[in-house]
Amino acid sequence: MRRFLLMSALLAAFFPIACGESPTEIEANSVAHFAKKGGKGSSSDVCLSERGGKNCTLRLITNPARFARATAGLAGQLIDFNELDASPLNNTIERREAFNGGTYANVGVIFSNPNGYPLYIAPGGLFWNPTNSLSVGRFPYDPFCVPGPTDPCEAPYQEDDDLDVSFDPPCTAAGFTILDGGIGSTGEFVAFLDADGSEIARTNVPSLFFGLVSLDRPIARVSIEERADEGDDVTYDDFQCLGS
Ligand SMILES: [Ca+2]
Ligand SMILES: [Ca+2]
Ligand SMILES: [Ca+2]
Ligand SMILES: [Ca+2]
Repeated sequence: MRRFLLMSALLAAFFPIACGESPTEIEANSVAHFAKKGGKGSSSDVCLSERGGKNCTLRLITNPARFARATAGLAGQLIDFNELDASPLNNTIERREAFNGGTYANVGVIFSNPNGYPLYIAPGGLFWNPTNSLSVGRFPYDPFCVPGPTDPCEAPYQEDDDLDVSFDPPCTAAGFTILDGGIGSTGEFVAFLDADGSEIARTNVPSLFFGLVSLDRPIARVSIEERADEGDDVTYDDFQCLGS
């Protein structure tokens, strides 16, 4: 269910987030690069940029509980699709209506696939899907297939599950969950962009959750690059845009 989270404290009461000692300067905003440079932080919570050598202004978090703690004072949106009618309860897109990516435009959140593939709401209650979630093309384990001349299943029914999500107004913190797969194959990544389309941060670290807290550059878009033909399809859930 889309919920409006109550602000329990002002930004100033919560930030800045202490980030430990000053890290090595970050030349590329990826956790892998950061680790090589000797930066501080755990594998699930990494400070990518600091202000004044102490206060973390850009934090990538891949643990949902840690992200919840780091954003507990921020109002915003949680879109989990659970209020939508996703019937019938079966594991195929065949004869199913596509999801309108502008369904949540009234709260400034728009979903799209950069290749123009349709989106669907996968019904909660499937063995791999506890609650309604957002799928690109067909569902995981979906038997529906349209064979093409070169692919067993022609696009958009192959597993090229890229997704773009835009936030207007932009958010101080954004996060989402991946089901039944992950980002981590060669060439896959999650990028967080500002309102000018410039990347704030990018990660190719395998995870089932991605969250970014960006104090200096609000997040206007999340762009997920998920590869076709690498034996993995995914769905998405629990999109959060906080502090907008
Ligand atoms: Ca859900
Ligand atoms: Ca898919
Ligand atoms: Ca894939
Ligand atoms: Ca993948």
